[in-house]
Formats: sequence, structure tokens, C-alpha cells
Amino acid sequence: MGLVIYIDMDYFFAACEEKRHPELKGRPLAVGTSDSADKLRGVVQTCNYEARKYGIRSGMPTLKAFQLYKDLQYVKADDAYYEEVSNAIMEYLSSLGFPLEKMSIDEAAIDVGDLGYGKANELAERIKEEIKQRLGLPCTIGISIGKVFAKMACDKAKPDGLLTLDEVHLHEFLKSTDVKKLPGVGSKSYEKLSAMGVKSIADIRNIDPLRLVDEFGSFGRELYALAGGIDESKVVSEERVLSISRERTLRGLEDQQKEIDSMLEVLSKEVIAELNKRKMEFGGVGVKVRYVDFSEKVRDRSLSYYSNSYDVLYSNAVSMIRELSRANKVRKIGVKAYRLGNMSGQKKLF
Ligand code: TTP
Ligand code: MG
Ligand code: MG
Repeated sequence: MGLVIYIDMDYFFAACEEKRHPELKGRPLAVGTSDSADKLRGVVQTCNYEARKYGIRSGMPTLKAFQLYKDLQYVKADDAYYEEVSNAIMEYLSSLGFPLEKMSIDEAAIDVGDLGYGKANELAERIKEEIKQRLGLPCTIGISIGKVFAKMACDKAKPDGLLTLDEVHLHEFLKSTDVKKLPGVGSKSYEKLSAMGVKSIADIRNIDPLRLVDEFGSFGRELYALAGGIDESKVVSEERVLSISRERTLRGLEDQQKEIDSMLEVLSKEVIAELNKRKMEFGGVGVKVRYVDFSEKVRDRSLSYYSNSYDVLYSNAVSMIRELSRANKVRKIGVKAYRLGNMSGQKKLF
């Protein structure tokens, strides 16, 4: 199953304001629904972490927030601006080339497939760094086997954190985390579960699953699965990740290696031309070889960076294809660029 990297921006609206008005930084700041002149009538939409130290929270009447901290700095929300920043974040994330699901204005999940925990962690560090560099904003990232656990890891690591819940840590996490932290468990279901003797998420496993379904319907089934460390929530991306490939049959010349190398040059140039036309870059290179007995082999390689360079495509493809074509007689070869990202988007936005 594919790993999920879950990104949520820290104190998003307030962080956007700190970015364009750095003088607001370092002291408690709230962003609310009403005009500054009339601020006490509205509610706090979010606040920076300095304000949270005083107990100020999203959804709280602004009046109450000022009672908690009288020198609170206040800004009225500017939705169009946050939308624009959000779009820039999403465009950067989708340029990584993995399936992406935007979960809200300030959060997204990406499915990194079988990248593995180590590489996913490195990628997450790079994402944090890039978002900070390009946009001047902090975020927190959670990594796990599904969206629910990845989001919970993200919540736990806030602010400016990174937490991976792999199989080993997940077990401990489920035993030590209050069931009310599970997304979807509101105050009503929390009361019900408490009455059944459930404290931690793992405790749900002590209840008969039939009873859970009786009490909670299909959510009961999900609760039981999650409590057992099974998270089947998948990233649903809006657009499928494309790859661009070209293949061609060899003429069967005397010197096979030479023919393969020169055909690979042609194919790589065609792929690059197609990428350029679409203003895209790639983060992975694949090759395919069909032998004279019609059996096939493929190889692919994820790069640690994105590129639109012919040399990068060709050099990776040639090394993989040499390995595949050494022993057997080859009939056809193919080359593919995958994990595509949108270049114009990045250039335009940052
Ligand atoms: P959140 O991600 O829930 O909160 P946050 O980014 O402000 O803080 P953090 O993630 O570090 O805990 O929400 C994203 C934005 O959505 C938030 O900046 C403002 C807006 N929002 C509201 O307008 N009303 C609300 O009740 C909440 C929770 C958020
Ligand atoms: Mg947030
Ligand atoms: Mg959020």
C-alpha cells in the first residue's frame, strides 16, 4: 500500500498575514471575521502560536480572545489572498508528480506509493524546506500508511514538525492516544465510546465489532479497523499522473549496442520535445526492452530532483537499458519520463 504524506500549514491565515506584515510577528495575533473597527462582534478564525499560549483558539468570539489577552493584534481575514497562497502551495505540491488530494485550503495529502519510509521522510523534509523558502510559511507534515493516520501524525507534530508513524510506532501511538483525537469522533461518539470503557484508540479493539456497527453504522467498522492499525483511506487525486513514453522496433543491425544507443537518443529527444511542448518536467525515468522471443523487461528510477534535461533523461535511460540488453537479443526498446510536474506553474508562481 502507498504511503501518504500529509501537509497542513501552521496557523495558516495568521502566518500569511505575518508574511506580508512582518511587524506583526513575535506577538499574539488573531485573524477574524469582522472589520477591525467592529472586531469585537466577530469570531477568531485562527491565531498564531503566541496567541495560543493565552488560550485563544479558532472559533472563539473575538471579544473573549481580547479578554484572554488585551494587547492582541487583530487583522480582518482576506480570503482572496489566502486562496492565492493556497493555490501556490498546491501547485508546488502537485509539481512533485505524485497523486495529490487537496483536503482544505491549507492541507493536502500526497500518495508517494512504494517510496518507503526513509525516502518519504527525506521528501517531507524537502517539502518543508521548499515551502519555507519559496513562500515564507511554516507547515507540519505527517507520514503514515493512510490519510487518517498521516493526518493524526501531522496534528501531533504541530507546529513546524514532521512525524512518521511507521508500523512500529503506529502500535504505540494507538495505545497511547485518546480516542477523541480520531478524526470523525465528535463529542457524541466520544461519550458513547467512553461509556463502553474506551480510552485509547487501541481500546476499541476490546469491543465486539458487531456492537460497534450497531452503535455507529459503517463508521463503527472503520473505527474497528483503525484501532487495529488498518487505515484504508486513500488519496484521491483530481488528475492522473501522466507519463510520456516513446518506443520503437530495432532494425537488427550487426552492432546491437550501437543501434540501441542511437535509437535511445532519438526516443529521448522525442520525449523531451513532448515535455517541452507541455511545459513539464520529470522526476523519474523508465525503460522497456522487448526481446526477440517477445518477453519484456522494464526498469525505472526515481530521481531526487526534477528536470527537463535531455542529458538527464538519456544518461539514466542508457545505463538501465545497457543492463537489460547485455545478454539477449533485443527487438524493441522504449523510454519513459514519469512523475511529471508542471514547470510553467513553478516558474510563474515562485
Ligand atoms: P487549520 O489548519 O485547522 O488551522 P491553522 O492552520 O490556523 O492552525 P494549525 O494548522 O497550525 O493548527 O485551518 C486552516 C485555516 O482555516 C485557518 O488558518 C483559518 C481557517 N479556519 C477558520 O476560518 N475557522 C475555523 O474554525 C478553523 C479551524 C480554521
Ligand atoms: Mg493548518
Ligand atoms: Mg488545516
